[in-house]
Amino acid sequence: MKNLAPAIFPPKGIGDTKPSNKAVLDWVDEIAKLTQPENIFWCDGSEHESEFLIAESLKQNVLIELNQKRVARSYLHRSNPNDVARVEQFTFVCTPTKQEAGPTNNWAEPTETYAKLRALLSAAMRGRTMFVIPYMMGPADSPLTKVGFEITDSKYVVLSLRIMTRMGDVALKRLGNDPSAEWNRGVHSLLDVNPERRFICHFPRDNTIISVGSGYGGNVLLSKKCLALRIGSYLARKQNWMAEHMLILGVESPEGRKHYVAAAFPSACGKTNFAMLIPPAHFKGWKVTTVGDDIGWMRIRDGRLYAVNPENGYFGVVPGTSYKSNPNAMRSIAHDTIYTNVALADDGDVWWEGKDGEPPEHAIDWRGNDWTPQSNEKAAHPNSRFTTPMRNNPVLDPDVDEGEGVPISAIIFGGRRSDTVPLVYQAFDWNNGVYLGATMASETTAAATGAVGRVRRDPMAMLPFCGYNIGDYFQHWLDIGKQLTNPPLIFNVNWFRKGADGKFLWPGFGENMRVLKWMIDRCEGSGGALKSPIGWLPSPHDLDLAELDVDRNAVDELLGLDHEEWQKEIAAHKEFFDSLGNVVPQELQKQREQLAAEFKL
Ligand code: GTP
Ligand code: SPV
Ligand code: MN
Repeated sequence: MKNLAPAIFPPKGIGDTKPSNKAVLDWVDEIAKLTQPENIFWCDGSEHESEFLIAESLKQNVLIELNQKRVARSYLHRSNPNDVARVEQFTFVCTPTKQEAGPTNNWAEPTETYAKLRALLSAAMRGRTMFVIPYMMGPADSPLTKVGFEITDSKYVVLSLRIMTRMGDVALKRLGNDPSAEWNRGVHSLLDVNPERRFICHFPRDNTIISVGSGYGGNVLLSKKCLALRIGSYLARKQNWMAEHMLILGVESPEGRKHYVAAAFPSACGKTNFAMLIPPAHFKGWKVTTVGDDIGWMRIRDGRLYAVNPENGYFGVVPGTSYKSNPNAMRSIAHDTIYTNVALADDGDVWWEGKDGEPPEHAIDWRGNDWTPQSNEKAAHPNSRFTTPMRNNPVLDPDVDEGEGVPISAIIFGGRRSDTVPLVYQAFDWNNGVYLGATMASETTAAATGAVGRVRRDPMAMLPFCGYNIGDYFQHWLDIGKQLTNPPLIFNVNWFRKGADGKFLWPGFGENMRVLKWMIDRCEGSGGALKSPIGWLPSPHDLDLAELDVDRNAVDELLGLDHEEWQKEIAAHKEFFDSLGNVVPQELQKQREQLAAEFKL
């Protein structure tokens, strides 16, 4: 079976960085007794260790060598074809009561689930190596920063976490020796990579995650969706901060005025691209810098929200990435990158749909089969990904390691909507913005297994990631708002509206700067807007559309509200709230009723 490599025995000096915290050692002992590995490898994230693990991974076909002249120090990994995306149906929140997990999560009873997982993990690592990874989420000196440990039997996970997190000594230092310190316990085993034995289980009360049966991304890089969002959101509510599925970017005017904005778009809806945006030529002197591309942790300071990116790297969507759409991503992934499920060209370079240039005449597709441009199959899986250090990003924000975080001027929600939702509008105030986020919807993508292109409600882009009752989560947003004297403005964007011909009306990517600029103008009190029933809408002359090749009718359509479509939309809001049972805060119900009245519903 793919990925299930035998034990490795490192030379002296590698794999022996044992933590000193007794609580960690006891837990590792307990998991080792259960899983019975051949040996334990204590990771430290060093260059030395990484070289050794890459060499072993190449020998065992966990990684495939790429043409090092084209993509230096970069490798290809193929996950099992049955295991190429997050599995929401096998993801569980295990709280004592179902009520605590709420209507949007799969719930499982903790005691029974622990027992079931222990049975699956029993002797699961026999003949194999168990890796213990200490990692830290957030800058070393941030009050928001959290420590986690992931136990895994996958070298791919070790090498990926080394990119995605701050791994090793920094984490051990941050944790210290207090056995009662807060840290996350993560256990991962590939088992036999069988979808029938694939479970991603969260125990928020125990700060514990157990993931079995997968070797893919968000299912197994436990730092990311599992800790930084699901467990993170649970801790955030208890500790009065916010853990959100948001990119964070800095935008600086030619005069040197800088704002930071955070944006929540669902999976594969444009966060990485927006976070790395290059303004079009017309916006000479404007600069966009990246703080984070997927997750934002925010806290209140002096009545404002300040955000940090807990991650250290990007796990980004590959297809569609090109020098035309996202040059900064292309430069980031030109070296020191792990590619997952892209195609391998005969010259040892990587290939995917939407890459610059002509496709190769022959390649090996993501499944490992022969591929030519005439093939009916895609060369790269639609959810193929890159894992690359954020330090590779040419526009990395200089304050990315700032422990206090960056002040947030605007929060942006957005989804993939072919119709109904205009290019951009602004909520009337914080609570109205919470309503906007709570009712947002998006067409599903390949980031999770299941149907693609189906419109579903995805509140704050957190539907798959909120680790507790969604009603309490909405209330937490409202409560945070009450504590802000200088709250961010809240906006909604939609880059994905289509015309009658089925084509995108808006060019997107770098041109999204035009929308960002309007939002910044609004933050500074200078941008014009018209009051509409759903919020403040720019009219065409409020947006800087100079040197843009989009016809006037398309702009009108992009900024327009269709009464009938919105009647349907608001009916869908009601349906969604009703489907949640009676957990939705009164304030949001009130918002909905007001909106319904505007549309004579
Ligand atoms: P996750 O990593 O799953 O959270 O995704 P993400 O939100 O970071 O999305 P990403 O930026 O990787 O974009 C996903 C897909 O949408 C890619 O194929 C992009 O090329 C495409 N995309 C991103 N921005 C735009 C845009 O402005 N317009 C259009 N039409 N497509 C876009
Ligand atoms: C997402 O699906 O939102 C991702 C990719 O960022 S994964 O890490 O697999 O969740
Ligand atoms: Mn994401």
